Amino acid sequence: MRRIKIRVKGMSCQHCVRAVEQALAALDGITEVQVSLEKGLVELVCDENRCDISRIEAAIKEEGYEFAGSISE
Ligand SMILES: [Cu+2]
Repeated sequence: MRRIKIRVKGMSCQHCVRAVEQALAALDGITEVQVSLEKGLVELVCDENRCDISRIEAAIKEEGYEFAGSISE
């Protein structure tokens, strides 16, 4: 499993947090999603073989938020 942190801009309330959480949790291979509104940070755990950053980025943009980079651990 791989842990990834993603900076997301544009989230302003718990509604945004839920929208991002649900969009990412629905992606194939992602097993855990945690969103920090205060930090503008999404932490997720995914299967390394099915983890695709471009898909994650697209899902965040589709919800109307800005993907501002990822930090892979
Ligand atoms: Cu909101």
